[in-house]
Amino acid sequence: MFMTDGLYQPSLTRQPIMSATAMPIEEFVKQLDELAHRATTAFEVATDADSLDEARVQFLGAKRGEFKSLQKNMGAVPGESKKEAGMKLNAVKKTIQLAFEDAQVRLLGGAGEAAKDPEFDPTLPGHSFRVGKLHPITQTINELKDIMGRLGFTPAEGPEVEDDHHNFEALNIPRSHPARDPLDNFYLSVAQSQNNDSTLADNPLLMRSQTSTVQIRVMENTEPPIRIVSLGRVYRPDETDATHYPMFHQIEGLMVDQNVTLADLKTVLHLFATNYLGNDVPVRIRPSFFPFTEPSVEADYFWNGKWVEFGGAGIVDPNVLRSVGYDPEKYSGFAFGLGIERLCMIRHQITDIRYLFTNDVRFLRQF
Ligand code: FA5
Repeated sequence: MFMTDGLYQPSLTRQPIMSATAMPIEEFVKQLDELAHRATTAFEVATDADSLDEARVQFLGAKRGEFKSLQKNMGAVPGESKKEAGMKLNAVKKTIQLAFEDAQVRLLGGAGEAAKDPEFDPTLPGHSFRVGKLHPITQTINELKDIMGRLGFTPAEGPEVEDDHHNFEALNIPRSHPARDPLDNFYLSVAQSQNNDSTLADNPLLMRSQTSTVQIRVMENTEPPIRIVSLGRVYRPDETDATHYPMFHQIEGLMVDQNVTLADLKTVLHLFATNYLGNDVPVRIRPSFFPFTEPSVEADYFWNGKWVEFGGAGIVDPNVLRSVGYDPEKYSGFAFGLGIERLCMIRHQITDIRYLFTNDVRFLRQF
């Protein structure tokens, strides 16, 4: 800047830009401190909702509130102090805001806007939220997995779209066996016709009809000792009635080690039934036939005064052990396969399996 004959002329060298009414940072800070003091005092001494609201408008009002006005002075603070001024401004805003919120809690019980409404009745019940639940079959699966886990059986999984080898061949179910009949299985004809691979003709795909397939998949990839449990969906073109459905769930157990016997199987089934149904649930086994177990048994448990079918079980057939490369002279094992819907129905006294799959929430909500 220089003067010529009393005439003010701006210098042509660059000066820091400062408004005509520049405000030193010290002044700005002083004004902010003073505002913070007056605002917090006003909120502290407010005695009711009205006086609190008056103070809110005076200090925090969006258009003409004192904080808003003071904020405009930021423009007058020199450039090099802007950062410090901005930080101070934010800190003071926070202090005032907190003082207001404290007063709100003190005077309005923390209910905020709603408490100022004369119609608002805090004693009325609130809006209840509908909490979703797991499907009863999923709940049963989780519980069964838990029980078997405590007995040392690790969960294992297998695909629902299976091949002939795992669903039949490796399970010692020969080509001529009626269990392979297309009328008793959901074969995937589309997948076969679209794929000219000749291996598919020998090893067609189908929706697995039993979880015993997982026995093979696990044994193919693991050396004994084995203790696994597999729970999942299986598919059969069964006529639907109160106890049958074309899609249902099974729990498969498999234990392979040295010297495993039917006594081990019975002990595990007894512990399983006792844990699932409570009290001491007697279990019995009856002779039966499955191509992949020898001897094979049907297992029943005694519940509510009668024997109820548990499912199929037995000692793993030596042919099955051989098909996965185990030495049947060295290892033996037991396996069982139970229907999960039937277990769930017994436990909850559900009289028709179809209730589980019609998805009526009035039914499902009860579990
Ligand atoms: C089997 O599926 C054998 N894989 C079980 C097995 C495993 C035997 C390991 C030996 C060793 P089964 O076809 O009996 O067995 O079926 C087992 C259980 O599934 C039955 O006891 C029944 O509870 C249930 N189940 C069978 N068909 C249906 C159906 N259509 N709807 C609902 N549950 C069914």
